[in-house]
Amino acid sequence: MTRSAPVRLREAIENHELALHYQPIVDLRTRKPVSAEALLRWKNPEEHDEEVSELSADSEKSEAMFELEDWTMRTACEDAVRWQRRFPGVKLNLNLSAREFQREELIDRMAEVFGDTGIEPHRIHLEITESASISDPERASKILWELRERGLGLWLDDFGTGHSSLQWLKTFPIDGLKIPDAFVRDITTDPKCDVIVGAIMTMAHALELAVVAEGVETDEQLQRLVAHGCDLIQGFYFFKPMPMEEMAEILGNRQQSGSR
Ligand code: G
Ligand code: MN
Repeated sequence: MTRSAPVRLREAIENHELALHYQPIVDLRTRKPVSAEALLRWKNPEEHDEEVSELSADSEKSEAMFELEDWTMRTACEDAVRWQRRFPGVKLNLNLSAREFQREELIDRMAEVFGDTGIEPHRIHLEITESASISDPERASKILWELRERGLGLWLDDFGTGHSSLQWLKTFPIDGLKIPDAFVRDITTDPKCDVIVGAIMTMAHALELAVVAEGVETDEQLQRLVAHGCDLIQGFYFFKPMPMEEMAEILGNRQQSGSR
């Protein structure tokens, strides 16, 4: 019989089957990474390095999910402190799920992780999805302002694919947007995507928000994004997600050179 998702998840944490990989975000003006997003990987011994999303969807409400989220936040902050000692300018992009966002103890828990790891909150960009505010916008607003006061950067992930996106920009203290790969993927083949991306860029720049285009794979996509004024790029065109050691090596090389 197969074991339940929470049991498998706990085993995975205990057996060190989970790993965080990091995918750099590159500033086109310097061609250097300015941040790296922590992405969870499940190293299934039988299969390959697999994404954990399937497992996490199963155990949506379980305590084990909270343990996983705690592990992820703590590990990412520990890793970031290590690379930021050598590369202080390279921030950590940390995903916060809508479920995590609802947790009563979110702020206390984050403060504890920051205290234990020694990470400086202004070296973190929190990536939040639009759905985080649905159930209780007032509470969401309070938490976001509190996080902002503590110095964290707040970015909207997958902008334009959730709910009430523009309301977010009007109401909440947002520093940046991520344009989802769903728009970037078809930017050279679907004129609608090109218009949508252009409109997001124009609006974001007028609001003085940072904008990252996600999932950039080809030079043609990059050229369209450049034409729209996009300067922060994440995607296989530059880097795939990679273990932290590999990333540190790349950051070291980029200190000297600047080329792709
Ligand atoms: O939306 P979110 O930031 O959580 O998505 C990140 C996911 O997208 C990761 O799983 C990562 O491996 C994947 N990804 C990142 N860059 C690219 C890319 O250029 N192409 C494709 N197909 N997937 C990508
Ligand atoms: Mn993300």
